This record gives sequence, C-alpha cells and structure tokens, in this order.
Amino acid sequence: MDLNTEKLPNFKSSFLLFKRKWKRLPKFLRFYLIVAIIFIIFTFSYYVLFIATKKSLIRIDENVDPLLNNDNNGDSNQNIHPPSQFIEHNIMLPPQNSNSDNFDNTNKEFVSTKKLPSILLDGDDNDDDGDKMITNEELFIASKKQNEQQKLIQEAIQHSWNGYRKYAWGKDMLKPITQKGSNWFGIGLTILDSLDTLLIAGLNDEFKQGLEWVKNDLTFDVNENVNCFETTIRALAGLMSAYHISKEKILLEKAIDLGDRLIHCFDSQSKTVPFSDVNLKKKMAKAPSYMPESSLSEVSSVQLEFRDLSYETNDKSYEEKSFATSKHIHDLIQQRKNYLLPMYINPYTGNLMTSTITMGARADSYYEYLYKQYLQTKIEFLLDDYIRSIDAIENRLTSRTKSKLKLLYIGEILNTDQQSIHPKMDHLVCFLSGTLALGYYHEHLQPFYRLQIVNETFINHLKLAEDLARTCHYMYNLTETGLSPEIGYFGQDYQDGDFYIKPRDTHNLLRPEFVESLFFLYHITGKQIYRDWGLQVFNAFQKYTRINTGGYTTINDVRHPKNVKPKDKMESFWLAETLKYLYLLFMDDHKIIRKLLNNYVFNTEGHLLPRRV
Ligand code: DMJ
Repeated sequence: MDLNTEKLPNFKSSFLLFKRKWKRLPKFLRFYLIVAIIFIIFTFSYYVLFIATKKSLIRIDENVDPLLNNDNNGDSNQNIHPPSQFIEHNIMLPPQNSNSDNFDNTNKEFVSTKKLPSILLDGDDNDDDGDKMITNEELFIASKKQNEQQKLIQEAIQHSWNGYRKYAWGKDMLKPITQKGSNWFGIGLTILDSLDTLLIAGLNDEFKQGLEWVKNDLTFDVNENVNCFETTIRALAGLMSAYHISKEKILLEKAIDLGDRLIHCFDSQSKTVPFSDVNLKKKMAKAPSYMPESSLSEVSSVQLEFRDLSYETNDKSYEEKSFATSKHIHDLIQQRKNYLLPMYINPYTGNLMTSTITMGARADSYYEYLYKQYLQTKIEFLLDDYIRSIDAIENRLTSRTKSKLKLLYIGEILNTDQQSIHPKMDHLVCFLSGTLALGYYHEHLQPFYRLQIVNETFINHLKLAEDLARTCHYMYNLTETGLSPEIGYFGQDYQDGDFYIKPRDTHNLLRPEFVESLFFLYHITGKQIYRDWGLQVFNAFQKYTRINTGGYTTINDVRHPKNVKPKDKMESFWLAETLKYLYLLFMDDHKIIRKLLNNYVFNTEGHLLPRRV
C-alpha cells in the first residue's frame, strides 16, 4: 500500500491519480480527447451566447406592440420600422384554438410575436416519407372528410362550373347573367384554369368533363394575338398542374403544343425581354399597337411555367429562353443598385422605362417570382434579390395611416414625385402577405450543425405579412358589402379617415389575393383569425356575387349592398385561385397541406408545379 497517498487531501490525490492514468494513455488517444473537450466547450459557449440569449429576448419583446408603440407620431410619409423581433426557434407546438386570436382593431395579440405554432409542424404526423407528390386518389379521399366550410366551398365550385358548362362551355369566360360565354383568347380558358381546382376539391366527374373537352375540342391553332403572360400562367400552368396531379398524358401533350407556340414571345429584338403578345397560329410575337412597352410583372412571371415544361420534356430551351429575362433584370438591378423597379420595360432595347414603382398591377408578380423561382431552383441570386427588394419595399414604399388603427399600407412612387409615397394600394398588393409567409416558412430556420438558427430577416417578413393582411382585411371590412374595392387610398387626407375609395375603383373582380394570403398565413401560423376572415369573405361573395341560375359575377360597386351593379362576368381566376385557396384554407388534412407547401410551388394563378430541388 502506498501510505503517502493516503495522507494527501482528497482532490489532490484524485488529481495525481488522473495525471498518472493520463500519462499512461497512448499519445494519439490523448490528442483526440483534447480535441473532443475543446469542441464540447466551444459548442456549449455558442449555445449560451447566441441561442439562450435570443430566447431570453422573447420575453422582452412580447410586450411590445409595434403598431401602438412607435415613435413615428403618425407621419404617413415617414417610414416605419417595427422593432426587430425574436421568436423561439423551437416551434413544434400544437395548433392554437380560435379564441387565442380574438381580433380587435388594436389588438395586441394579433401583432405580438408570441410563439407561433404551425399546424405544419405539429408532432403527430410530421414525417414526409412515402410519396412526396399529391395524388388524385389522396385528394379524393380527403374530399370525403370535408368540414362544413369545405362543403360550402365545394358547392360554390360546382355552382360556378355548372353555370359555365351550361351557358359558356368552350368559351373563355362565363357571363352568368345574360347566360352566355365570352372569348378573350378563344382557348376555353375557364376549363384550363379550373382543372386542378376540380381535382383538389375531389370533383372527379367534373374533371372528366373538362378532360374530355381537352381531348376532343381544344386546339391552340387559333389565329389570335394572345397575351403571353396570361396564357402562360392560366392555360400552360393549368394544363401542367392538372397533369402533375392526374397523370393524364393528353394534358402534357397539349401543354407542349402550347409551350411551343408561347415560347415565340421571346423572339424580340432585345432577346431578353419578351413581347407582350403572340399569335398562336403564326407563332409571331409583337407589342400591341396601343402599348409598345412590356410590363415588368408579365415578362418576369412566366419562368416557373417554362422551367416546369423543360423538366417534363428534358428540353432545356424553354427554361433557357425564359430565364434569360430573369438574369437580364438581375443585371439591370446590379447596375442601378436599386431593388425597386419601374413597371414598364422595353422589349426592343431591354431597358427599364421611367414609370411608376408599385407593388400592384404591372409589377406585383415580379417580386413573387423572385422568391418562388428560388424555391423551384435554389439559384442564390434570386433569394438575394428577393430579400433586398423586400427591404427596399419596407424602406421606401411602406407607411401607416395616422389614426389609432395605424394601418400599414404599401403605396407607390410616381414619376412626377419621387420623394413621397403615393398612398394608393391595389387589392393585388394583398398577394404579398402570402409570399412573405411562404418565405418565412421555408427560410426562417437555418440549420447549423444540429442547431436551428433563427434568421431574423424572415421573422420580420412574417410580421410585415401579418400587418399587411390586417390592412387587406380592412379593405373588405370597411365596405358595406364586406367586399374589397379594386383599389384603396390610405392616409389622413381623406374624409373617411384611414381609407378612401375613389368612385372609379369601387369594383370587385372576384380576385384571389387576400384569400390566397390567408391560406398561407393560416397554415403557417396556425392562427384561427385567418380562417375567420376567409369565411367572412366567402360569405360576402355568396351574398353579393352569386347568380342563382349558375356562376358568380364581378360587381361594379362594393359600397352599395342594395345595388352592387353586377358586371356579368365570371373571371377564370375565380375558379383557378379564389375558390381553390378558400377550399385549401379550410383543409384539415395536415399531410396534404405539408406536401403542398414543401414539395410544390404555386404559380401566380394558383397552379401547382412540383419543386425539383
Ligand atoms: C391572376 O390572373 C393572377 O393572380 C395574376 O398574378 C394577377 N391577377 C389575377 C388575379 O387577380
């Protein structure tokens, strides 16, 4: 026995023992142990410094309501930047119930950044194994488990389809009051735009009626100048989306035929900026005589569709020709060092033209496709341009009304006055909430080793999305019919306070943008309020736009419930988007919703194109 050791104090003896044992270890083992210890210390410090610190900040920011506590004093021309917010990175929580989000005009709950649960991330069926693609059978089975709201919306889809079938079969659009059809391009637009909605709602018989028409009657050999953008987003994407779900080969064949005609839109002098119109029969593109320039949104929102066609046909030329436009616009941005672009671009020279900067008509889907193309391809410059554009929108185009409501709106910059924000917002702008929420869903957690790091940029995007959706809700809620006008004016100068409708803007075209955003916001945040708003909008459509004999009509005046002045037209996006997004807003099958958001990208007309990355 070693007596000396016994006399030593405990810690010293252990230390000497450890030292002796350590020296007996082989050199390489000692080296690896030291590396392992350093790694553990580094990881632990990282966690304490970054993750835990951020978590503790949540508690502070939960009490801050950026809508009510900003220093701006209501100057609508001054841009407002809500304080940066933090959110717990672990959001694997059960969905919230309705009462957690009781809406009130100045409600703190609504804008606070308390934990955002997502039904997409709930624990019970969170695995994506099995087929990632949605099948016809799956949708049909889900349609047999519809909730009450979905049943009503499915009925509205049938009512619209039946009216169209009865009075306008094969025409582009239904005129439900005079009970006839009208043509725009002469390619049965409503059928092509509706096919995937019918499949999603489990209406297989109706889908077969449309499919038979495509097989037997559809021809693109029409001697008509059609709008390249509208035909691509509605007809080409409608065919591709229905093909992806149903696997009916004829749909792909027709899509290829149409794609081969539409690709001639890119035969312009600039080669990079397409013309606005193309003659489908002659395959010749041109600018319409009344408008030599092309719209920013139109030239930059056809790439998802052509790329999808390239994927399916293994013919890269569709993608290459259309993506040349995106690359060209990216180069223009680099030269300008400005991420907000004017609404017109010249197809002869490829130059941007001095014109209004807006998030509404003629520009809107440019911003949408920056992100959605990134989702489809993972090409980095698209995400970079998207993030910088949203930043510029927040800094240069966003303002708030002066009243207590402090409604956030995204205005315009006019040519004639580039310093101030013109407080006009199209209903079209409401799409942005959905795109921002989608970006948040996919990007706000960034993996670092095994930790998920929160990216604050996207947390702020979600806040902007929710704030904008609140304003869009007002656009509906402040009218007597509960339907939004086409355009609203915001700000203190108007006699009605926050919101003013000019007489020429009082129409409602059955547009989808608000309910589209509600679909994304509801499923991504789990907040019941978004379903409540969706139901309000649906009920208002039922009350003021439904025609008993079949179909729904656009209206001229949302201000007068007693006389909404029907316009006698059912736009094809009513079935393609508005009713589809409403139906999906109320979809309780999380697996389907997860597949939709994870594995597809919705084009700007609500059609499903698979992600291939
Ligand atoms: C649709 O054709 C598309 O959503 C497009 O991007 C904008 N306009 C209509 C719907 O409002």
